Amino acid sequence: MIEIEKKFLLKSDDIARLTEGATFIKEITMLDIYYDDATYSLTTKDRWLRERDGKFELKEPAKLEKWSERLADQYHEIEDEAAIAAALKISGGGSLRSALKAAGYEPFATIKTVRRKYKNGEFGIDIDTIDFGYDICEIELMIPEESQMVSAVKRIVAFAEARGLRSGPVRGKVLEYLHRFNPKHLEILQTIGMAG
Ligand code: V4E
Repeated sequence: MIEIEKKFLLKSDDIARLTEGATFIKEITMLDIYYDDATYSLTTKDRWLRERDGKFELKEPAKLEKWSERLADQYHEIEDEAAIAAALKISGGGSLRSALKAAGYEPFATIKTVRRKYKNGEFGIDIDTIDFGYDICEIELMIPEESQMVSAVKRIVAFAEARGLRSGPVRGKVLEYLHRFNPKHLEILQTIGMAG
């Protein structure tokens, strides 16, 4: 199965409409620390290395596409530390943390999120409240094969618009963090077409 997800920006009165008739699943708090090197060799390739609540994860695009050409986000996640070291081509002899440091990877963003998860029929809804004052949601659908991607995106947009959300480009939490706190890094990603 392939997960198709789309982000939407939330205003304060959107949440009630979005969650009406949905089943609340759970609330979690996540602390994410994102890593890159001095030349941004990961994020410029749309690779996102983070430590979520102390556990490393590497998100890589299913295929490298310019941001403007994307229909929806589609990433693979690698969670095994040895596999992350291999994907980054760094020596995994000691701990991943020490191998990252030796290879010049340093934290560039620390983001705390409260996520409320809901389900409405086949749609998953994640509502994220981020510590620096930013609210977004992700609406998700699982599809069996890529040929259904266009129709899945259309169904997600129709679901969101029926609840008063506006579709259009949305900066995810990391890009919003860069916009606010490290615009130079965001500008580099925008220049090469990796961010809107
Ligand atoms: C993939 C990506 C980034 C990494 C963070 O991904 P995101 O889905 O925003 O985080 P989160 O916390 O919701 O992850 P989950 O819990 O679902 O695993 S930061 C930027 N990107 C790529 C990207 C991009 N270049 N442009 C836009 C508009 N969105 C995402």
